This record gives sequence, structure tokens and C-alpha cells, in this order.
Amino acid sequence: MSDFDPFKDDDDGVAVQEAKPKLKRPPLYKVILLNDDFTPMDFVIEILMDFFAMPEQKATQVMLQIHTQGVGVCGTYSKDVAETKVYIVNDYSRAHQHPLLCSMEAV
Ligand code: TYC
Repeated sequence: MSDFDPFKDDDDGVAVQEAKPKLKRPPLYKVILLNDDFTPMDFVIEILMDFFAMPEQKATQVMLQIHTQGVGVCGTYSKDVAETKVYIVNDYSRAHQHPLLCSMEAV
């Protein structure tokens, strides 16, 4: 026969408080583009459309904002995705001999 008895108190008088699950949302990062005097405007628009899935109008607006304000946000992502975007954008810009700089910062 089984030893299991649901009515037997075998906790030796110890009260057990269940711990609240410690769940936190993972931190998010803004991927940003910096202005410079040499990268062609069309190239920046192409980057925003191809790597950040912006429609042409939105990409043009964001490019002009970076051009006038010095910096602009391309999108907000988890750390891994943001790091990958920064890497591929800087790699692509360098491969096309443009000084465009992409970076990330915690939200
Ligand atoms: N300032 C550049 C120009 O006049 C255009 C530009 C826009 C460059 C945004 C970089 O992130 C940038 N050709």
C-alpha cells in the first residue's frame, strides 16, 4: 500500500511562504544614427528602409530629423537585436565607404 496520506501534517510546524516570482521585462535599447557631413541622404534613407523596415516617407522624415538635430532613433529593440542592427549598419556603411555611425543606448 502507498505511504501517501493527504491528512498527515508532516511539515514539522514550519510555515512556508511562497516566494513571488521575480519576473522583470528585459531592458530595451534605442538604436540611433548620428549625423555627419559626408554620408549621402539617399544612403541614410536606404538604411532606414532596408534595416529598420520604414516606409520611404517615414525614412525621409527620420533622415531629415537626424540631419537637422544631429541624432535620431531608428527603433527600440532587445539588447541582442539592437547589437546586431548596430553591427550590420556600421558594416554596410563601411563597405560602401560612408562614415555613417550607428549606435545604441539603454531606454
Ligand atoms: N548630413 C548628411 C548630408 O548632408 C545627411 C545625413 C543624414 C548623414 C543623416 C547622416 O545619419 C545621417 N549629406
